[in-house]
Amino acid sequence: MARGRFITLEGPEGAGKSTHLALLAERLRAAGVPVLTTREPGGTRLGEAVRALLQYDAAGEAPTPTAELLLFLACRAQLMDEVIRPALERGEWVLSDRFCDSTFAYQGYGRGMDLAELKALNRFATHAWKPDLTVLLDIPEEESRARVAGRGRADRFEREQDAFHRRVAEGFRALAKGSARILRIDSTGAREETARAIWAAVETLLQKERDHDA
Ligand code: Z5A
Repeated sequence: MARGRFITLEGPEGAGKSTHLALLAERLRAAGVPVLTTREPGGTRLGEAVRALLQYDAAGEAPTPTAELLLFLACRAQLMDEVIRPALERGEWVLSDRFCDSTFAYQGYGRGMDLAELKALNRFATHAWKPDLTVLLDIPEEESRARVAGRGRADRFEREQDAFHRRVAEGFRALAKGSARILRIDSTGAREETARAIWAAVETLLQKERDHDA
């Protein structure tokens, strides 16, 4: 059986990752593709427990930047070994709400950690498995802030300064510029328009797969 495909959705808060991940999963399933959806941090019992430490300081103190990085990578290692790799090997398509590019954008561009070091650590945590396609949902920082405003208790990242969010958003754009794997899609327009652009890219991947199997 052919290995499944691995697609990640990335972008700043409120860009529409969860919304578009659900729409894409529905569309792929309608096309007869077995799909597994997951998210980071999370997607495993360990990952969901660590998510509370990372977003809401559930241990009673905030992690230092280094501890924060290692906690994200621990979640990723568990998710990769327990969920993503087995699903891909079963021939399923895996859609993840955030993955390695969030580490590069938030810890790299946002916190100022060394990108080459982050890439090496990420390779270690994932056994060098990479997404086949990454969709970067891009929205201006003000729009991102407006979409998440009034959603209830802000998490540790949402409470960061505007300058941090600006660095993260610019970081995502820089990552997309330097990578054929990352497709940047404007997510400010109508939801249907964004969904159409995402589907066009995924359909190309699906067609290639079907041509290969034919
Ligand atoms: N993080 C990190 O630092 N390092 C890492 O390695 C990883 C993560 C993996 C996880 O949060 C936090 O961890 C995150 C980065 C950090 N920081 N923050 N904050 P998360 O992923 O759980 O949280 P999030 O990004 O804040 O999720 P979100 O706000 O739910 O964003 P979303 O999934 O992109 O958006 P959504 O749920 O689809 O909601 C979008 C809203 O906009 C929704 O109300 C829509 O109705 C509305 N809206 C309006 N127009 C549109 C269009 N056109 N399309 C889509 N949605 C639209």
